[in-house]
Amino acid sequence: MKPVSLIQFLIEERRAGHINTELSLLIEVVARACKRIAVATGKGALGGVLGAAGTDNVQGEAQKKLDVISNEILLEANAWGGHLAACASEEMEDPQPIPDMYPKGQHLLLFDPLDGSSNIDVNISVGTIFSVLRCPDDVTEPKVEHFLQPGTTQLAAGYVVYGPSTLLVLTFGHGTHEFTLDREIGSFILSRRDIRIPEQTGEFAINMSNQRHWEAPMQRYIGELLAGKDGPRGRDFNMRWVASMVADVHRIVTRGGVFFYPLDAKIRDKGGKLRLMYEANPMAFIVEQAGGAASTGRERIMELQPVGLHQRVPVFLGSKQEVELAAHYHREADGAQG
Ligand code: AFP
Repeated sequence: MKPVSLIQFLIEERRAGHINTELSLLIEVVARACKRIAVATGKGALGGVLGAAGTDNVQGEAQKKLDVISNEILLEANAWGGHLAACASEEMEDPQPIPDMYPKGQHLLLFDPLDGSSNIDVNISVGTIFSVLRCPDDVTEPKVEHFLQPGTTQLAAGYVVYGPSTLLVLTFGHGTHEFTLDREIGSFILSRRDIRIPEQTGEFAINMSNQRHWEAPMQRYIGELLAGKDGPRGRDFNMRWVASMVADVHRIVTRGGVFFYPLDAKIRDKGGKLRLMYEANPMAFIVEQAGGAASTGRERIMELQPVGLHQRVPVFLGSKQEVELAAHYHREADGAQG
């Protein structure tokens, strides 16, 4: 079969009526920016990109040089094409308007420019996550409130993994598709169409060091997985934790599994660890489009009404049966309490 490039795929999606020309351009621009991030990431120490930037982001987290570089690459690439009304980044407190000298488009872009940044200096996969919303029709100067749309309204979501290969995984709400960067020709080529996550799995991903801080239903669910053959599940489960959400989710999108970043006593006041707008919503869209499920343990992630640009939420996502069982334990415990 002849290879299908990202550009060809986007043209086909346009012809199928799934996207308009502006959204197609937006994805091309984001993909091009991510190729530049892949190059910067790949240079490592030789490019002077490792280590701390010496600044903190809006979340109060120490920024790495590559966080700052990736954010700048995405902002710069998306400023002038006329496809955006504004963008918002995990690294910046407020939305970034489009400079007055450029035309404006109808889309809002949200991104986590470099997810898993604690892994940069140790040469483990990192990634970029993005989500696309429509700017309300009558709005010319988008403010925070215009970004606060539930995940169900996303027009597109994707992530890029900078690993042994650079991969782009993308959805427009018509399946989830994977593209691999052909480094020799510089193009993303379709490598898997209509990815399906198996409903059942024998593999889970969670940061076990937080176990003692979890809520009782999470303790119960993971306890049963760890008990393996001798426990109520009657079979053994394997565990993986990369600490780059992009890499952990990509493993699930490739061979199944379930990912958790639950609420725990340390992060209860913040509402969770992962960001709804930059991480949870786009990943939920991608996973649901691949036949998986995504929940906070209490609600479907994509149905949450956002209350803040940098809001954090608990995240359970991946193989449907496991997400549903863990959520069932949470609902049961809530019911018993009250
Ligand atoms: P950073 O990109 O801020 O380092 O965070 C990565 C992340 O948000 C997500 O990609 C990981 O799943 C999670 O944090 C890792 O958290 P732990 O530090 O608890 O392992």
